[in-house]
Amino acid sequence: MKKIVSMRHQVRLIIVTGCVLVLSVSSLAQANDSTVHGVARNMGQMTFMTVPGLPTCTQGSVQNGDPSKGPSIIFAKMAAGCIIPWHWHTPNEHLMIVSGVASAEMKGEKPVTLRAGGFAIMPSHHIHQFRAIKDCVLYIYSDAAFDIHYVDGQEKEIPPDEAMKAVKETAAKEMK
Ligand SMILES: [Cu+2]
Repeated sequence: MKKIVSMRHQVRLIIVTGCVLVLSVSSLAQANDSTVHGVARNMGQMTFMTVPGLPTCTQGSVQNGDPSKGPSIIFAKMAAGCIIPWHWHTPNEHLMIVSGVASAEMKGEKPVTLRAGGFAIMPSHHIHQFRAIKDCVLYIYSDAAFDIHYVDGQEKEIPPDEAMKAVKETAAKEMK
């Protein structure tokens, strides 16, 4: 009996080790130069810039990957009152609130107030909007190249400038 238990334990260990290997191989495949040596940095070392197509009250700093080509992790800041009106993304978007308070609203559902530690997933093509209630800082993981498509009340795609006008924001034209 003891032998069976320890064998089970061994099998479980092998399975766990196997998963870790698969994870490290896939993360290596996505790694850019900086991640080959590992990365550890604080906010003070990050450079924040406006993101074309997003309102100018939002700034982002890419932490890993290349958002124009594939999966990425972006650290973002949003000023209180900043709103990213109704839109959808091609990638599945995973969002984690580091600090501040924000409101996430999925189309057809009640808005949810998110605080530090809060988490949200916006699946590919799922329409949502996002608003900073207080200054907030968040991580966004996109599992494919990042894009943003704004829509009107009829879910018809509209240009960023038109979407921003409706919520009195200005769309950033460049990274700065
Ligand atoms: Cu979004």
